[in-house]
Amino acid sequence: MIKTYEANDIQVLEGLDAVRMRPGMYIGTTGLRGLHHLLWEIVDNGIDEAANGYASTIQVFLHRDNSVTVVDDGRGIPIGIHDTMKVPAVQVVFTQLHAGGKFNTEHYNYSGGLHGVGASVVNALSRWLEVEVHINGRKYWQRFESYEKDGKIHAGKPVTQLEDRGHTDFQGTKVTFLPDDRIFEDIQMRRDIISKRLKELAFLNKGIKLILVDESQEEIITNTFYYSGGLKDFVEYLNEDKSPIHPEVIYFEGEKDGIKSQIGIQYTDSYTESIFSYVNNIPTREGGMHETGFKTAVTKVLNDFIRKQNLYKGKNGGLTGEDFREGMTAVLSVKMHNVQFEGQTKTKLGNTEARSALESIVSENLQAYLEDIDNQQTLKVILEKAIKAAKVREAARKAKEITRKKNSLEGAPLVGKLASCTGRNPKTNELFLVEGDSAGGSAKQGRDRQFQAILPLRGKPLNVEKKRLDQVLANDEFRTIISALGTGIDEDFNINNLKYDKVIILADADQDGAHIRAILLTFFFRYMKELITEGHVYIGMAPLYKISKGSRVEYAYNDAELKAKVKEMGRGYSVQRYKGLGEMNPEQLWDTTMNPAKRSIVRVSIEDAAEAEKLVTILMGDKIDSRRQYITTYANFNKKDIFQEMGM
Ligand code: TTJ
Repeated sequence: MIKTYEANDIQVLEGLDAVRMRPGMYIGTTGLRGLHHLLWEIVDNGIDEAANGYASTIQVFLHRDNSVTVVDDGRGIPIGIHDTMKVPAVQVVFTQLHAGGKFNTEHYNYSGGLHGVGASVVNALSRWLEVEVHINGRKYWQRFESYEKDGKIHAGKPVTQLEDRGHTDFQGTKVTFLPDDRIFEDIQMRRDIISKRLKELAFLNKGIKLILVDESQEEIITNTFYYSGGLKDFVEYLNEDKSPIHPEVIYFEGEKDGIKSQIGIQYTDSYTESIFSYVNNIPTREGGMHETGFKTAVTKVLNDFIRKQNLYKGKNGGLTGEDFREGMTAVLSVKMHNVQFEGQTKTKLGNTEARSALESIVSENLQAYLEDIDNQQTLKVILEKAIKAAKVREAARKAKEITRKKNSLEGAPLVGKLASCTGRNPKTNELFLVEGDSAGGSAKQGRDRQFQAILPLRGKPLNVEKKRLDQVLANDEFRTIISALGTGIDEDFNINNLKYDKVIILADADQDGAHIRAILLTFFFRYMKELITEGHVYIGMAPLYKISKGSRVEYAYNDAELKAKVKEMGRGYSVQRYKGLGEMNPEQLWDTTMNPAKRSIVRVSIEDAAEAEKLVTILMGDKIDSRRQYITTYANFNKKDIFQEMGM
């Protein structure tokens, strides 16, 4: 029953060779992202099989030789002879680029039987790949290899025919491959990246069990992800460190025009919205049509209700969408065909049919939810929160107007503590936000006043997480920062007015310092996000130790450096541990921390909005325990690490 495959070789191999010539076109990069993309292509096939109800468990194994295995317990890739290719279908799956050749890094094989899309790309970019299909009580096996011979590329070539290897009691598909080190910079997959994604997939696909077995290290580590509640569990997880204001996650699902949608919502006492959306299990970080439809429906249905019940009479009509999303944590998951991605990072859903589908699914379900007697208590707290948000928004608008007028009238008094620089070039000027008056004093004396401005911060700044914009604006410390930067804030923020290229936070290397840094970052994150995304915010790194021997003086920024320097100096040295920036005199501060030629500063970036939001919440929120745990973990931190950890 297994026929020859030579007839198809030429055409097939041409296709796969192209993948090796331009891997970027198929998997984006040949760095870590692209490497893991290989795994996701294979895992997706198992997820599809499970989403269609034919498989329940998907296992991923990381082996010592850097090869990876994916196993599902589905129906098994068909092994019958393919009509036109005249070889077993499973061989076609691994050697034939998807028809149309339009395959790219986006997944569009949403559960509809398009199995195997992308599997051939994985094969082409692997040194070798083996597939084992367990079907009808028998086990079938085939191996593929990529090699170069006489200067020619042979990508993903079958080196055996599909072999019958005897009896099996298992049903499913097992694929093992070794990423090709001639293609990828690094072929070692990372457990943390994989478990994060598998966890996400388990949330998005309720009832599917995803297991990661890392056999690559001394100790075998197994993680199992399974959520019977799906999106409900996802929302609960996102709210773990927040304080929900109603007990149950609100959950809707529905299908319209072939678009399947699931929505989970829960409000917390926080003042920000966190909406996470997905299309075919792919995160849509830039949002798009599904989010728009969702937001429109929520605003409209809740506003209608408020109007009919006469619950609030605002000045200009109803509440805004933002009022209804204050404190909202929501996850949307949409499954559909012919997905169009748009936006700067191609993570924005462009299909307009998704907007109308979500709008009608959410409207209908939310309307029914409102009418259900069991939901009245939840409804009450949600509407009260939205109405309060509207009132505060009005108050904040007034407060902002006052601030603006005040600023334009008085201007200078607000920036009284600021020691500005003499140079007037915003492209080279720097603003140091310094913890404490004494360090601030040293910084003022030690700086290069041509381009360095100093703003000392007294005590701990106001914790912005728990405050609204009007309260933030009423705080002198923050008003001073806002006026110094010149950009305005929130909706009024304009990066073109920024007076400094670098805003450098200088705080002590202790818990209070960490707290101050986190508060300042939260403030920028919430109200001046572009300042971070455009790369203007930095963390200054002051040394922890001074090592001297005779007239020779060295500084160490962490314990490892201290060890190394001490060793290098030999006998007769003395070590001083700085307890804070305030212990440094002006020259020392300039030498170690401020002089651009010598200092090391870390740029703050927002890597992953989800994790950043979560960590900011941990650090700032009122769940004291998780915050203490977090800060204690990093009590003796290396600053570089803490901010990478924070995703910032
Ligand atoms: C196709 O239609 C007939 C029944 O089997 C369907 C199928 O392809 N099932 C399938 C494919 N289950 N699992 C896979 C699969 C699993 C892995 C891990 C990797 C790949 C490439 C496919």
